[in-house]
Amino acid sequence: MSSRGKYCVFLFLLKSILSDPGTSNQVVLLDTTTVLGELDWKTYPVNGWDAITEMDEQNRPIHTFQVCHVMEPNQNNWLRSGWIQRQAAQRVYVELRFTLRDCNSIPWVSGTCKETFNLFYLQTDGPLPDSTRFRPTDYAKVDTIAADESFTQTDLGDRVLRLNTEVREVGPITQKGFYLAFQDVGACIALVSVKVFYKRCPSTLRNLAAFPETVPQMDSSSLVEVRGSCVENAEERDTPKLYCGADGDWLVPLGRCVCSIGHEEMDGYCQACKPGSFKAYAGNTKCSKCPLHSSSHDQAATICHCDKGFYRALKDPTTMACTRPPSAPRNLVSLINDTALFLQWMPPSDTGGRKDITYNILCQRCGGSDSSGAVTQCEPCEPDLHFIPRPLGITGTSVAILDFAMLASYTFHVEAVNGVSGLGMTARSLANVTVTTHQAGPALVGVVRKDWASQNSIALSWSEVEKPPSDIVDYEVKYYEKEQEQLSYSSTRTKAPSVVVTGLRPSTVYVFHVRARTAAGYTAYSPNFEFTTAAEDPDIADQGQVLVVVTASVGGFSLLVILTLFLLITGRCQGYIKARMKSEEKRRTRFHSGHVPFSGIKTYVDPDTYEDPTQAVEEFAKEINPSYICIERVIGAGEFGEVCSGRLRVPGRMDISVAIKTLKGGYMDQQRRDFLREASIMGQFNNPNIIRLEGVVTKSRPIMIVVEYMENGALDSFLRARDGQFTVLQLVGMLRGIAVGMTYLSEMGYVHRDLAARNILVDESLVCKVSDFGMSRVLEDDTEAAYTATGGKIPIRWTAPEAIAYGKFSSASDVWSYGIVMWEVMSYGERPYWEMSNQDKAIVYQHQWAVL
Ligand code: ACK
Repeated sequence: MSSRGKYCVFLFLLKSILSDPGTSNQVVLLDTTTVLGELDWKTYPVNGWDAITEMDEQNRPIHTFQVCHVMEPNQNNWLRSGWIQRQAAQRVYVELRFTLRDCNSIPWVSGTCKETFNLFYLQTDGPLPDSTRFRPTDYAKVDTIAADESFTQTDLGDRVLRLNTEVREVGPITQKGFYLAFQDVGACIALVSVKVFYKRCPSTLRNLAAFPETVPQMDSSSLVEVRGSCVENAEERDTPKLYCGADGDWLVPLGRCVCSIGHEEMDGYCQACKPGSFKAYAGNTKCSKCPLHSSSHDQAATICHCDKGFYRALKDPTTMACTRPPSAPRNLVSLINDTALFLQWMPPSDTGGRKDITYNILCQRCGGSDSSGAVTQCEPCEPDLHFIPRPLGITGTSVAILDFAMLASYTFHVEAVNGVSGLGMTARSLANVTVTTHQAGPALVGVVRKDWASQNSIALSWSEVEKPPSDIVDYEVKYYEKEQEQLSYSSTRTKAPSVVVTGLRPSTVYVFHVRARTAAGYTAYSPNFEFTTAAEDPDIADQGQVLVVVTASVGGFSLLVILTLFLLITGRCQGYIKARMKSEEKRRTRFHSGHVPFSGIKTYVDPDTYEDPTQAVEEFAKEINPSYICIERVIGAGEFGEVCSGRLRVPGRMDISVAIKTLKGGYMDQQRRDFLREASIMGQFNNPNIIRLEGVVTKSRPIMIVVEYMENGALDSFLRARDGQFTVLQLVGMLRGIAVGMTYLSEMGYVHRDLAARNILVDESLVCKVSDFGMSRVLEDDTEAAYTATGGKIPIRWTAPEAIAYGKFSSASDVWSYGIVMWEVMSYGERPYWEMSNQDKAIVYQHQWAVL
C-alpha cells in the first residue's frame, strides 16, 4: 500500500481535528495539527515509521505518521517526538488520534499483524543532543494503545476507516521536559495527531471575586485552595475561596465579596449606581431610586441629597423621603378660668411628611397696659409658670397653664416642630394667642378688727389696703376653730366691709380671714386673725354647730373618696385632710379659689320662701321686651313647652345667641310658678360654668325664659355623638368646668339634686355649664327619675345612697352625682351601671349604705 494512497482516505478526518478549539481548562504543550513547520520527529529504524506532511485547502500542513509492516515478523519501529517543555505542568496528558487497521481486513497477514502499539516517555531537563544514541530502554512505558474501532462496515458494504482517540496520563513529570515515543510491533497505524497538554483551573470570577489561573496538584486527590480578590468596587464579606480540582475544575466556592456603597452587581462586576439612584450600604442589594424630595446627579451616589427646603434628620434612614418642618398649628384657642388657662389647637395642615410632630409653648408676659392703654413691654414668662403636661415637647394638642399672674397679658406662641425643625433656614411654625388674666390680684383686705364678741357671735370689720382694680362685689369671710386647725371651716358673705359671724361656740378661739370678690374674680385672702367668743352660757344650745357636725358626718367615707376625686380635679382639697390643707392653702392664696363650706350663711335664696313666687322672679330675673327676641328654630321639647334658639337684640347691646324656653298655652297657675321657678334660681347665679339667665318674658304670652345659647347642646348626647374624639385632657377640662360650676353652687348653698351629664350644656369651645335648676320640679321633669319606696321621684343612678334612703340631698350628695358624671364623661356618655335596673341599683345602694 502506497503511503500517499493510504492517507488520502483520512483527510476528511484531519480537517475536523484542525478545527477543534480545545477546552479552556487545558494548556496545550504540543499539538501536531497546529505546527506549521517541520515536526522533526525521529524514527528508529529510519524505515520503520513514515512521516508524511500533506497540505490542506488553506495551505496548512497536516502532519501524520504511519507504519504498516504487517507482513514482516518481529517489528520494533520507534517514533520519537521532539523535546516537549513541561512548563507549569505536573501531570501531563497525551491525546492520540489514530487509525489502526483490523488485521482481519488484510489478506495473508495472520501471525505477523498486530492491532496495538505502545506509548513511552523519557524525562530530561533539556533536549538531548542529536548525537545521542536512541536507547529504547531509557524510555518508560506509559501504556499499550489499542484501537476501539478500526474499520466499520457501511450499509453499502464499504469499509470506512474510523478515527480513534485515546488519552493517557503521563508522569508525574518532575524534570523540565520530556520526549514521547511510539513503539510499533507490527500494526498498521496512522497517527493523525498528537496533542500534549496539562490541565489547569482557568482564571475566573465567582461571587464578585477574581481567582487566578491555577494548576492542580500532582496528587489528583488533593485540591488546591485558592483565595480570590474582590473585583473593583467590591469588598470582602467572608474571605472568598475556591478549590482547584485535578481536572481543572473549580470546586466548593466559599465566602464572597459584595458591591461597595454606590455600586450594584451587574454581570459579575460592581457597576456604579446611575444618577437618580443611590446605594447607602455595601451589600448585594441593588441601587434604589432616590426617595421623595431628594435627588442624585452623579454616578455612584451613596446618598440622595434633599431638594431645597427639605431635610433629613440625623436619625432618619437614607431610604426615607426628605421632609420639612410642619406648618403652624391651627385654630389655637384659649380658655381661662380662675386657676387655669387652657390652650388648645389643631395639628398643622402640613406635617412636613413626618409623624414625630411635637409642640412647644413659648410664653411672653406683657405686664398689662399703662395709663394710656398701651401694652407695656413684654418679657419672657416667669419660670415658675406651671405647664401641664410640660411646656416643651408636647405630643398632644392642648396644655394647661397654672400659676399665672393676675391682671397680666400673656402671649403664647404654640410652635409645631418635627424632627427637621431647626435644620437650615426654616421659618418657625407658630400660632399665637394673647390671653389677659382677670384674677383680681393681691389681697385687698389688710387688717380685720373685732368690733365685739358674744358667746356665739363675733362682729368683724375691715378696710381695703389699696384701691381695688375693679368694683368690689362682696367679701367672703372664712373662719374655723383654731383648735380644729381647719379640719372644717365655714364661710359667709357680706356686701359691707363688716359682718356679724354667728353660730360660734362660746370661749372658743376662731381664726378668720377675708377676701374680696371683684368683677374680675377673687382677691387673695387677708392674713389670719384670731378672735375668741365670750365665756359659755350652758343654757344656750348652738344650732349652727350641730348643723356643721351633722352635715360633715353625712357624707361619711364614700363622700370622702369621691370628694377627693372632685377636689383633685378642681385643685382644691380644703377642709378634709389636714396635711393637704396646708399646701393647698398656699395655692389658694395665690389663685383665690373658692371652697366648699360645711355650713355658713347661704347666699342662695329659695324662691319657695317667697309668699308670692312672682316676687322672686321679679327680684332675680330681668324682664325682657319680647320684641327683642327673635326666635329662629325649635331645638327641643321641654316639660313645659318647646325649647327654641334665636337671637336677643337688646338696643345698645351686642346681639347674642340665646335659647328660649317657652311655657305652652293652657297652663295652670302652678305650672307657671314651677316654670318660672327655674328662672328665679338661675338668676341668682353668676359663674362661667353655670348657664346664664338673660331674662324672662312674663308680661306677655307666651311666657319665656331666655338663657345663653349653648351650641353643642346637652353633654350626654354630645359625647355619645363624638365617641373617642377627645383627648383625656379635654375630657378632664369638661369635668373641671362642671366641678367649678358645682363648687360655686355649693358655695351659694344651692343643692342641685339632679346633676347628670344630660343636665350639663356644652358651648362651642367645649365649656360645660350646669343647667336645669328647679329641684322639686326637676325630678318630675327628668325622664331618668324613678319613684322610690318613700314615694319620691329620684334619678337613682346619679343619686347618693343617703338621698335615696332618707331623701337627704346635700352638696355631699351632689358630689356623689358628680362622681357619676365623671364616669359618664370619661366613658363618652355611657349609661351609668349600664342596664342594671333602677330597682337593683337601689338595692345595691341600700347595702352600701348599710355598710357605711
Ligand atoms: O341635647 P339638646 O340639643 O340640648 O336638646 C335639649 C333640648 O334643648 C331640650 O332641653 C336643648 N337646650 C336646652 N337649653 C339649651 C341651651 N341653653 N342652649 C342650647 N340648647 C339647649 C338641649
